[in-house]
Amino acid sequence: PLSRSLSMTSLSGVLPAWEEDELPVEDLLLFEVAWEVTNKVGGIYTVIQTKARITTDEWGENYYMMGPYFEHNFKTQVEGCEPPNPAIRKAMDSLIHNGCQVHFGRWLIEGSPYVILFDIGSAAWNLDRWKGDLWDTCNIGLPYHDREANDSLILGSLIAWFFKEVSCFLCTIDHLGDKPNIIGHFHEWQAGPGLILARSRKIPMATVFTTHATLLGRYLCAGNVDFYNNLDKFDIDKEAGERQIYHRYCLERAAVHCSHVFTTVSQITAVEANHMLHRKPDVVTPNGLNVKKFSAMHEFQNLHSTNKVRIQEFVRGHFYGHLDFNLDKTLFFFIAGRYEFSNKGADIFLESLSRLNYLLRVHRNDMTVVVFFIMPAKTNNFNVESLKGQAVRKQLWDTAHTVKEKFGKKLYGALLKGQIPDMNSILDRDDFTIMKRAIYATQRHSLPPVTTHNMLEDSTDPILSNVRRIGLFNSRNDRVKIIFHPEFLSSTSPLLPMDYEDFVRGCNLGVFPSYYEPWGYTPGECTVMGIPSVTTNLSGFGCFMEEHISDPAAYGIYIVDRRFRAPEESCNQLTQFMFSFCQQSRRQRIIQRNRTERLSDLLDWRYLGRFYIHARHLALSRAFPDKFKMDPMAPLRTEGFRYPRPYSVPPSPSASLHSTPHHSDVEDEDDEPYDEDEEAERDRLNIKPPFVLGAVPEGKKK
Ligand code: G6P
Ligand code: 1S3
Repeated sequence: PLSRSLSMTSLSGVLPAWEEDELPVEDLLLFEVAWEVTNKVGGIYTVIQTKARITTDEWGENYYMMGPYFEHNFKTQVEGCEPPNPAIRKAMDSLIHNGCQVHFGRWLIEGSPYVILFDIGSAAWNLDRWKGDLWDTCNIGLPYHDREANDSLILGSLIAWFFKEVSCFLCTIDHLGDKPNIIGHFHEWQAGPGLILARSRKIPMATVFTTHATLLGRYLCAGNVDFYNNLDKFDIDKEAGERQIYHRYCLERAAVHCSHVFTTVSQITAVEANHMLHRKPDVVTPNGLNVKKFSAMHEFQNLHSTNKVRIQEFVRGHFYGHLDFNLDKTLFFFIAGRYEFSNKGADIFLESLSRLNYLLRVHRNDMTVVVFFIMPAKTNNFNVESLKGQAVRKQLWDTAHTVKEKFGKKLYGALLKGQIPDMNSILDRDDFTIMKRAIYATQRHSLPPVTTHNMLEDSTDPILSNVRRIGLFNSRNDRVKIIFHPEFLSSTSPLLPMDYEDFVRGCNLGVFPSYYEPWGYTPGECTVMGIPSVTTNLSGFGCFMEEHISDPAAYGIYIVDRRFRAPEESCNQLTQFMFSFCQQSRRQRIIQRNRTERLSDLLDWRYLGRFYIHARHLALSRAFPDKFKMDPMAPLRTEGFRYPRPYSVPPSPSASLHSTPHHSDVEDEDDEPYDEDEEAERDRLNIKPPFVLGAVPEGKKK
């Protein structure tokens, strides 16, 4: 059944081209199951949502996503419609006739995939019976108080039931033995029960299970242990029991071992999974993004510039009365994500900022760094001081505008009469009064606030406690200023009205020195927007970049070593990265952004989607070995491909600024975007040949 050959040409000419044997998707049905389908909780939503386009391009009407039904999500994100496939309609009817609600529609995202959403509440009356089934099947008992685990069992039971109905229907129409085969791809432990039950009921389908983090890994890291140096030493059953997640961990581990193919999002999580779940992943499926390409090559540079102006406006208001630093020589750094203080590396970031502040001061560097912490915490809305700052800025702006209007009219009137007006009298007493009033309003007796909101746990908040410890209070002498915005950004905010994407584009550097990060989308999002970022060799993304780029820092990917160094050394390294970044000229930053953006093809689903395709092939070949074959000697390989060091970087790193792009001119402040064409072309010529994908269909093997 594997017939045609799918040829994916290289996206940029830099990445290797790829040949894959195409699956006969018209004879297959692909279902992807996740708790976060149409339901944003964290990173898995981003995976599912951004990948939809390439999956629907490949699978068309034979691709379905499945997840929990929430009325608000359905009403705001899904266009309800009739399922076009009779097997799906029949299976849904069967559940509905038994009192369970199932909803169908198109998810209004790129690719418009079909979604099948199961109403957990409508089926909750079955919970006890399904708990019994789970116990009888695999001896996993769920405590009544764990709502999340119970909900995942209800979802899983509904999904296994649904698959049973679909496969029965397909059997009834299977006259010639050519019924479509089913592939079920399940994400994370919450989707695990569906897989476990489908397999234990021997439903004929190929299954893939992807873990985006292990339950135990996340818990152990948050508990301040030396996780990576003790991976092989943990008594995992005991650790899970002590943390009262033994039943969840059993669901996760059972799903991992029941699946035909087990995948995870990065090499580092593959090692972790091997120890925490006792199965080595068959395939690593790195996370991609839906990369937006502009027709004008340097449009992303222009977007940086316009969004930076918006951030500068906010900073003008926030620092009113203390705006004694030059905004043209101010860099914007940021960290963003779930508020896991040490897992996300906010601890070493703050420590490094204090050291950076010291270095900038003793070296009399004229740059100022404004650092944003965008991490949601418990608050009681914006604080007065921050709102006042923006009001003062607006008042100054309005005053300037009023005076300008009057000035303009008088000037125009004079010119009409053929006169040059008397500049000493063109502004009258009233003009001076309103200008003085506006200036007086900018006086303040306190320092610009560190946080933009009233924090509910101000005294114990880890960011604020550490700011107090290192003493970075936005005082005049500090070269590093801190703004903690404990809420995700929104374009409707009265304070900083920007959405996250625009904000990232306007910043100069994203800093994500995570300790526990199976993949980590934040630095990847920076990369595709052409914004340099800091990551670590404990994050999936950082390891992936380290593997595929010869000199990541030259491309604006700074990888802090948190694996083989003590925290103190990691701090110093991070400080050095940031200090070197501050020493670049504007032109060097522009060149570096061009290089960073050039890496975006590497993170595009059109490139990384191939690992999902490979996992599906493999699952089919294991579930239906008579029908689908793969060459075991030709596994998926990515090693061997590396982006070479950019042409314009000297062959051996110079002693001081190893990580900054080489720039032969003196530190000019040229505003023109650097034309990278020639450099890119030379890079291309250096590229080593492709890697190999190993699916060979039956009948195609020579
Ligand atoms: C873009 C724009 C330039 C601008 C620069 C600012 O490259 O095209 O006109 O000068 O951004 O860069 P900076 O690194 O100083 O924020
Ligand atoms: C997980 O979400 P998280 O932020 O809890 O899955 C993400 C998507 O695979 C991944 O990027 C992240 O590192 C994991 O931690």
